[in-house]
Amino acid sequence: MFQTLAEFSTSSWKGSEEYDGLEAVVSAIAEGATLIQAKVRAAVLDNAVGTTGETNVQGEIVQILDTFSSKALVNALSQCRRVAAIGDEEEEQSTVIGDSPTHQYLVQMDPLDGSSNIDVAVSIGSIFGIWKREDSAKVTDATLLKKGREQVAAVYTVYGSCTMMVVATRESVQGFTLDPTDGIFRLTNPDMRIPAKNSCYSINEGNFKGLDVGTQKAVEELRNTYSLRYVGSLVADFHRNLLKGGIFLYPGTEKSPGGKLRLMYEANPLAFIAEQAGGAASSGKERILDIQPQKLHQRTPLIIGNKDVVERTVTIMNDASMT
Ligand code: FDP
Repeated sequence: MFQTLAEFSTSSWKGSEEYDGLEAVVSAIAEGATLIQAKVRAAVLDNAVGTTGETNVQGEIVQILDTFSSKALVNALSQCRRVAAIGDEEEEQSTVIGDSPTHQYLVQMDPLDGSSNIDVAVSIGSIFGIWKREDSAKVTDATLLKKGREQVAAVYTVYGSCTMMVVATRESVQGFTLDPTDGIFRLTNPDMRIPAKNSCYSINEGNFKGLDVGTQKAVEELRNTYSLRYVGSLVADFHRNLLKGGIFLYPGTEKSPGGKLRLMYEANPLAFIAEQAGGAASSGKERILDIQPQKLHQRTPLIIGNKDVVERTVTIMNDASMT
């Protein structure tokens, strides 16, 4: 029989010095994700696909399900009593929840990743970086600007052919599947490691002409070596590559030289998970987890997946003799 998420988290984290309270945070994420996946699956019938008519802080059109997901998660995380503040893709400023000593975690989240796939029945998900609040000072936006390597845990969920939640701490990466018969997450993928063999590469090939010459060279090598798989939802592409072996790239392009993806709630959590699973993540210039964030909604190029392939790709990208 599969262990439940509650059994796993209670036995692994409750009362431990490093992770005490994490079980409440992850349980709140599971609660929010359960609501989101149900809403996503019923969205067309509920008339809940489409836009709200608003534009978010990124300048992107807000979908009805983006707003629902953000509210469901802020609500669940606020009620768990362990989270001091939340940085949210959908909100310009952070949401401060509480300053008491038990509010010891900081969460950065993308409540619904892969917006353009929402209304076409393609996998989407949610992404979370989790940091410890280190002092008792009042929490502000600046408190949330911590390096990725300081994360204590990271989580993502995928709403695909099944609903999965992957949870990484500094010890391990564990995969849980939502059992539709009773709404309980069960440990189906214990101690996840990225397979040694890289099987595919994932990039928006339509951007090829807008890449610099070094990056084009790197992509050409990947193209000649591996199969292409690109869902267009970061979380789904990452999940497949974690299970099967693969590299995902969203480099800087002519249109977005600083990259498209967000450092704090996309790149950092997935980089943490990738490293814990034996993989690597780079901006092309430095390790993602070493980047000093300057602002909540900062963007970064992202190259993530099998360590040897990420390293070789970054080397080719930066090899002046090849440009
Ligand atoms: P989306 O624009 O659909 O919200 O986070 C943004 C993201 O999706 C990622 O999930 C995805 O990997 C990427 O952007 C897709 O961008 P392109 O459409 O430019 O390929």
